[in-house]
Amino acid sequence: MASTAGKVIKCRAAVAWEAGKPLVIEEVEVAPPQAMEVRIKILFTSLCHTDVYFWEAKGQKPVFPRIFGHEAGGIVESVGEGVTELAPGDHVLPVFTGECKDCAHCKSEESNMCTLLRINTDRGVMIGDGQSRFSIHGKPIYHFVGTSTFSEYTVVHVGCLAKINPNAPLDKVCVLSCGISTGLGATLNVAKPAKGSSVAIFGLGAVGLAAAEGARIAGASRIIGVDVNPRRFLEAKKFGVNEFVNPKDYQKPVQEVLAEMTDGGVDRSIECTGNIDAMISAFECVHDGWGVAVLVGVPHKDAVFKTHPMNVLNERTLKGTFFGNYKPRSDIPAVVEKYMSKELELEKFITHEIPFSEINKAFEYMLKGDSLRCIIRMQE
Ligand code: CXF
Ligand code: ZN
Repeated sequence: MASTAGKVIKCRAAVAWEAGKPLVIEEVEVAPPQAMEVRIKILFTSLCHTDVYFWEAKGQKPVFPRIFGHEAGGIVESVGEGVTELAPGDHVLPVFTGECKDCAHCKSEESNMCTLLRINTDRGVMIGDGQSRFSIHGKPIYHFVGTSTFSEYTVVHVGCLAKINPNAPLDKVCVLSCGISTGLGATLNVAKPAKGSSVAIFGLGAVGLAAAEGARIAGASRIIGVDVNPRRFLEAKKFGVNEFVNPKDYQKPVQEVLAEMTDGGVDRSIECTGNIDAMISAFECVHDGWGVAVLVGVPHKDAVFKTHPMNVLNERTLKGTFFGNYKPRSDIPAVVEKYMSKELELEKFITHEIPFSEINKAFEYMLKGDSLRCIIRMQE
């Protein structure tokens, strides 16, 4: 056991004191892990849109002060009571949704929506005892999605940690904690395009490009990127996107444009914007008889999906996915191996790298739409 085991650790963390205000690097106290919890040293973390969204807290329940961050790679420092499968020194990726291995979802081969550890963005405390493990002079600082990786040390439920190959570079594979696995899994686990097939990707941000990477790996021959920002296409080519459609260039609905381009519709489509009209287009652009559309983007809370039932009766399938249908503990280690064997490329997602002290820059890059993933180095 590390000499710090069982003790409070003082370390640096980026605290969001208020919605939308720059994070402040503070010295925080991190309590030891309790039953079924693990304290980890974060080496690298990266920024995902969800951090920005809940930091802005526009229409979201504001939970502050809070430590954001949910894409990261770290090393186990100490484990709490009842943790048998992880030990100090193990390399792990924290995941915002968990796998208890005991609930009906975890026991089902078809689901990754664990009842116990499913994401709850309003909760700022650990599920075990309803307390926070972070404090400053005894005042609690709240957690975010059970991960809070914008801290040199954090405490995570064992069910939200994927134990990975210790040879995997954490400054690359940390992006597999959320966005990249989500897009990749949407294609490989849910859309499952056949070799030589056509795939339309709506939204060419990091998640959409990860979906494209999945289509490239699956051997799709036409990967059609759909985005209202023409700047995205140049970058998308690196991810196998070989055709581009900007809906703004046409008078007619984009589903009609795609149907004309593909002799009746694409074989698969993956929606990664969360825009409700894009979702409807993504569904209606798939070929009748066999087309499958997969929704990934998170819509506005009042959004309603409207389509004529004939579109379904004509044998189009609509699916949705959460975290690319990956079970965090059972499946993510193998995704890391896909990177290790060079089947999956991660470097092209990493557009920026900064030291922890400059973490606010990562928010600026993302808000300007300049970055895909910005890696934050915790050790300077
Ligand atoms: C998202 C997935 C959908 C709900 C909010 C969080 N994942 C991580 O960024
Ligand atoms: Zn995320």
